[in-house]
Amino acid sequence: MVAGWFAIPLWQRVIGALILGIIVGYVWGPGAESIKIIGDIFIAFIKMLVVPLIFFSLVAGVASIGDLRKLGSVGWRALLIFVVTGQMAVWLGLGIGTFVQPGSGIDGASMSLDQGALDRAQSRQEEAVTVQQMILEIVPSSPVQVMADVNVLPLIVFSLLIGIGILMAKEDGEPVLKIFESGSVVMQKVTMVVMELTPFGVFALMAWVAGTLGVEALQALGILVFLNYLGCLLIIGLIYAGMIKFIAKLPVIDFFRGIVDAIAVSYSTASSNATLPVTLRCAERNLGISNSVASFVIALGATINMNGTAMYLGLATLFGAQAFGVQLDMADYITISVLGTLGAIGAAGIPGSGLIMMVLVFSAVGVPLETIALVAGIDRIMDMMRTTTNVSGDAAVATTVASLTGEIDRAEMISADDV
Ligand code: DAS
Repeated sequence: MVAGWFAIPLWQRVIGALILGIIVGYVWGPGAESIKIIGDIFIAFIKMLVVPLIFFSLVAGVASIGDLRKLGSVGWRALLIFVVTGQMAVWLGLGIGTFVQPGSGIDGASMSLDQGALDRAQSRQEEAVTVQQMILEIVPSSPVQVMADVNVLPLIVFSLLIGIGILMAKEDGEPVLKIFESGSVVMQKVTMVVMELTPFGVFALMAWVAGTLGVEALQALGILVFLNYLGCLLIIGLIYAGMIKFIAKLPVIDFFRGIVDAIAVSYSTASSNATLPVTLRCAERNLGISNSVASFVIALGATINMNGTAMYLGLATLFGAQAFGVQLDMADYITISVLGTLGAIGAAGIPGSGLIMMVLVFSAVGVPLETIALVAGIDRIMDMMRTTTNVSGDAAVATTVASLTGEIDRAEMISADDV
């Protein structure tokens, strides 16, 4: 039986659990609250991953910029496009979330939440934080304390500084870099183990949402899924297609035809890392990108270039803020845009990492972390589309940079009929 369970792909188990959870919650009604504990355990494991995942993966990510210098013109172009498109993606998510207000259909206050979370969100709005306080808060005066408190802003500052230190130490920093690189791989494995709990967590959370919050909440979640797909499709159809047409000056249709395999694999695995070999093959074989540019840009992109994730972090933060009545001002939007981009860099290319990065953005702007319980049940369906967006983005950036640096065989791309 156990073998039979694992023989079913995780995403199918998750979708099955989602449907079953909705039915059970609908039939059971408010009593379904009693199994929410299973979902809470799942969320607690996700929270467990936040600090080590951000710490190892950000430090390793920043330190890998050292290779960028070696690649000169390719490196800085790729990095610039990663950052600019990441920002565009978060602001797109914020724009869609502000315009459609997907979370307003949920009455967060009526949910049986930990009252402390709501109070914290409320009091955060009442206290006027001075600029001096804000700056002081992001200085990691005690790194261990920062980690113990899961205080993500100073943790990011600390991770960036360690990464920069490794870069400055050159050869002497290599042993430390190895620790972080291997730590990042280990954390990815741990995350995969935790993700095996997803079907149980999803079942319990969906039963709870359907049983206690009813049809309106399900509708709001349905709208969120729709907006996630819309945002991702806009990124692919406008930003990537625009980049290929106007900057790389290549035929858009041929580009997408060339990456069909990567699109299919990324959608079904929800993992940029797992798709990496396929993306590389598409880039070299179908798009005619030179091996050096393809392997460098796509491998780096799989770890730090995640525009689908960045867009979703913006959208989901607004969803939570609307559901729990948290007012956000322009300064909060800017914080979300910066952290959304950093969260996307820090997210590993594995299923569910976008969900983990929510903790980072939510806690910085006072959105209750209970929002994660609300959206965790539908995360997998959204993750599949986010990953396709992330992977298409890696291929689009590699194509653009290769075109700008003369590292692409245009004839091979345009004549790629055997995709
Ligand atoms: N699933 C991720 C990826 O591999 C990112 C995410 O969860 O958003 O790209």
